[in-house]
Amino acid sequence: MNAATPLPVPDYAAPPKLAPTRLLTADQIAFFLQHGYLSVDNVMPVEEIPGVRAIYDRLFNEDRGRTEADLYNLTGAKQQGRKEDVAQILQPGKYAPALLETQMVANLKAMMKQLLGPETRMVGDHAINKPPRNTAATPWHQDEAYWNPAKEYRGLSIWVPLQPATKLNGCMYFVPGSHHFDVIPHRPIDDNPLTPGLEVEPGAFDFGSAVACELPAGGATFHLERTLHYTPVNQSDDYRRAYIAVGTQFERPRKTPRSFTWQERQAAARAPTKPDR
Ligand SMILES: O=C(O)CCC(=O)C(=O)O
Repeated sequence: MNAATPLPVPDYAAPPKLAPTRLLTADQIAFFLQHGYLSVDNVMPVEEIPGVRAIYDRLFNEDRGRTEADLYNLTGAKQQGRKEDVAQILQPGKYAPALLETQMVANLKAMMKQLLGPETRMVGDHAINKPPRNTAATPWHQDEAYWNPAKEYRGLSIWVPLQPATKLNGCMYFVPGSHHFDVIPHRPIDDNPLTPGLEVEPGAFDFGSAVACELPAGGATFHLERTLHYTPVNQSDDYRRAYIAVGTQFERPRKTPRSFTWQERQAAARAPTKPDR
């Protein structure tokens, strides 16, 4: 297969070959359903962390030539030859199928079923890598603002840091209870439609009740499709690596249509311009 041939999307929903070695408690499940987020100190064997980290780092460095088509600068327009402020790879499992065979993913698949029901399936993954001393936060947003506005969803993301996650290097913050809101107005980050990332419209929400979730490596936060969340800039001297598994209990066509103007602006900005006559 040559470099230009797109790789097939892996079967994210495939039942794991490994049995889960960690499960959530009834109290953790109840907390998640009440507050729309959850923080857990340990979702994978610590011995597995170095191997997962090695795969992760290869995807952003030595393997860049292969991952380029799915590698974005989340918080700014991508510029040839310039390192990303916040680098994101969509579907890293496509480039490193070994990730999907890990005990980590087997555990996350079991936990998503515990939280949303046995019909819940893993549907994708991504990886967000903040370089040392980067200058960009991942601004406040709801994940559903990125998704197809013609559909309704019940979905969650599980965010696994591969080194300790702290307020200093960019741990997750959540607004408890915000999963009960509708999708609130968003815009492309910095109002630049060439930026793939989104942010809540400035002034549309008061984030004063947000909570920070610091974690050891191999812990995880869990959040629903409408839970407001954010991570600050990485002020540390190391990369802040996070692997994110996404699952849905259902996704189906909405009865009442809606449009996400922020997505339309991004699509228009990406469209090739007509040559002058
Ligand atoms: O890692 C980050 O900076 C943001 C993660 C995030 O927004 C998510 O997992 O939905």
